Amino acid sequence: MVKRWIMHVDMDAFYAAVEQRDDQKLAGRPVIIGGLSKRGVVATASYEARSFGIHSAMSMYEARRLCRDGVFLQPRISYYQGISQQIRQVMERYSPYIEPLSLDEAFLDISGMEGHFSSLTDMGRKIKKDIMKEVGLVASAGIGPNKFLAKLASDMEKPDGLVIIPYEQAAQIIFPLPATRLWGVGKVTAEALTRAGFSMIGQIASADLQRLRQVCGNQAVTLQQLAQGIDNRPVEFQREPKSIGNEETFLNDLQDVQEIDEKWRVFSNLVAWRLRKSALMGRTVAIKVRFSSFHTVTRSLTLAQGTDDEEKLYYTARQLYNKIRVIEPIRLLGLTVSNLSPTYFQMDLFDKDKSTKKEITKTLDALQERFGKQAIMKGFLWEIENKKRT
Ligand code: DCP
Ligand code: MG
Repeated sequence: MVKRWIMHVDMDAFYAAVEQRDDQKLAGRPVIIGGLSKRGVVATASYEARSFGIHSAMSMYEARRLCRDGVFLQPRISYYQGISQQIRQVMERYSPYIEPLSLDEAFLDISGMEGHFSSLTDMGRKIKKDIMKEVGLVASAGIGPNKFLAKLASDMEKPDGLVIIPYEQAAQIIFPLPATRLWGVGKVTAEALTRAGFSMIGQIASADLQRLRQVCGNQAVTLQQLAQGIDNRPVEFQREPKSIGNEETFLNDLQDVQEIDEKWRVFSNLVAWRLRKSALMGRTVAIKVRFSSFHTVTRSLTLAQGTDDEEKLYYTARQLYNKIRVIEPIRLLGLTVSNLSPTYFQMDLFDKDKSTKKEITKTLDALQERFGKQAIMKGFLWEIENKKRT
């Protein structure tokens, strides 16, 4: 069986953190976001405010009573939506399979992608770092063999958490937790379960199914499976993304011609791979170049036919890049393919080379899928990876 790995990313105190980011004076202070009218409700509170006992869904009246010196603000939903988009763009660089749950959280199916990173922890650390660098906010991440465990993990060490639950350790971690941590268990079900002697997840995992059915009816099987750490729900990603791209802000601005060329090769490789994984081809190739002064240039070209071919992407990107006047060091490079449509298979009888190449690419993809990206790499990528290590 191919092992699945799911990551759940959830921003810490999202609305409040955005307000604290934008106004230095609010940093470190109890900030409460919600309806300011008499009957308003708390949407969220900064972690400083939570230490006063304030939490989501509490009445504003109660919150004001608990924390007289708090800063109380109305939410700016459309502004948060824009930020949510920026966070999504970071996520898209890590996986094409993203299921957003709300403005501030999403599942990413990262199965088979761990080869890109030295470990799953490394991948979690990197995505958190990228979100901080590019959006200026703290995210918590959880990684597990399924959605249930990944979501549980992201919550375990909030704020600024990063937890991995390997399948073998799931029982040990979840058995001592209260039944309320199971998906679908609200207050009423939890009370019924407790009355029947099933207040902890471990007790539900080993309960007699008939007995469990008497307590929670049809939910019994699903609950027992979750309690045993089993959850087969897939990540329901949007099937047709509008574009697929990769961009990177460099730690040190790039000047070296060869290094820049390598970046285009790496981006082409990644974008082509993501296109193929999504069974998509793109016609419009766009590049983005941001200089150290933040001056940003974008160029795009629409091809006659859609492609998922790495060489084609590389040559198009280079062609576009060569037309840009580069007079400053480069802070960011990006390559995006849009105008996407599902991959069609074409048998070109007169171009044996082309179909052989397609076969090779397919085999490479399948091997990488199984053994990780580093297991089998094109020569130039291998060289780049090795250079990084030495
Ligand atoms: N939200 C809301 N009403 C609620 C719960 C949440 O309006 N009852 C909004 C405000 C939150 C955002 O949704 O900032 C995200 O919800 P979360 O449950 O993820 O809570 P936070 O991100 O605020 O805090 P954390 O995830 O650190 O617990
Ligand atoms: Mg959150």
